[in-house]
Amino acid sequence: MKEKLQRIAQQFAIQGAISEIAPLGEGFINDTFIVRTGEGTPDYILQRKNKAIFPDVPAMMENIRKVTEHIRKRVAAAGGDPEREAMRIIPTAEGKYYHVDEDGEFWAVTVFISGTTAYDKADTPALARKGGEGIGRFQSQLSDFTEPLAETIKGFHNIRHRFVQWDASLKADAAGRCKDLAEEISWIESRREKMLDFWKKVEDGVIPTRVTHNDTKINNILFDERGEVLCAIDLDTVMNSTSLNDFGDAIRSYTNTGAEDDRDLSKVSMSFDMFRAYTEGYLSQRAGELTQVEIDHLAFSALYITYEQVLRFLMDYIDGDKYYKIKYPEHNLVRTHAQYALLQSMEKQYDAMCAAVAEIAAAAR
Ligand code: GN1
Ligand code: MG
Repeated sequence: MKEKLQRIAQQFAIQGAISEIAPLGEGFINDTFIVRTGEGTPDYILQRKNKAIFPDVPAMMENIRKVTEHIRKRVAAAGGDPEREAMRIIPTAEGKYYHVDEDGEFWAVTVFISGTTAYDKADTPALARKGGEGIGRFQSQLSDFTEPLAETIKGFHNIRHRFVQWDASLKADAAGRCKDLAEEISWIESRREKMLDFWKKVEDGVIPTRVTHNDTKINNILFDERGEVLCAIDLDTVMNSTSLNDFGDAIRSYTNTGAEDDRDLSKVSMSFDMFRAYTEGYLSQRAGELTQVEIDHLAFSALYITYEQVLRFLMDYIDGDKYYKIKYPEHNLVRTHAQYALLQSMEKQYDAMCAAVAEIAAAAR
């Protein structure tokens, strides 16, 4: 494996001699490695892209190329340092942004930005505020991006599409697990119409479509030594959708007082302080550009994305664990329960969330 990884890394135009290649992080989808080189040359991130999940890796890499080039220009124009505040993707010797190995697997390389940290959890409201600023800035940097983007995963945050998959999963019952899941299935069904009502507004253009990251959980943001956000990473799912996805998914991850897969549900809830702090940071960057309809739906987007995540974890459990990496057989069921506890906590606090958003938006405008 070591030699193979070396060989793959060497297909890319990296500087310096490789001294080590080691696994990095806990992604659920791709396999990620850090490629270390000697003094004076950068280290790199090498990723095997999951082709079962991303059917068109070349189109995905083209999205990433366009978006990172745009952000680099915006950072430079604002007097920032594109090498630290934006990602740089590295081409192969033939100038492609991916390499296909002898097994037909797709690989890509980016520069590792040194002196940075990614968190699995927001420990303080100050960090959540910075995270909100970071995603707000990311969306603003892309507000004048007009090139077409490929849909890397069909219907990714489109709940109408998710219900098509969900209905098919229940019907197939591939792992024979549905018989023990009546309660969990009812959690999904009882909220179906409400979620479709929200998505209808996106379909009808009442809620605008923008350029969005679509996977804004906290560990997809790089912070520097001073706790400032440098940039958003993991751009595999950059697409055109509602920017509410990015707010909702961040709230899902930043505000959770427990873990995404906590077995102890008494630890799981939405921290209102974290919610407020993230919202303040986010709206400090975005209040001027968002429409009133978007602002009015920010709080709901947190429920929407968390609900969708309950559905996706449960659906994968029903399918027999085909999508997310699991560490033990009932992992996806544990994740389902933990995300549902988070959803319920958000539902209890929903009125207060709406009031806080309105107040923060009014102050920021
Ligand atoms: C996946 O790849 P990663 O771990 O950043 C998933 C997200 C989920 C998340 C759950 C492409 O993100 O949508 O919200 O797991 N990414 C994809 O933690 O499905
Ligand atoms: Mg990630």
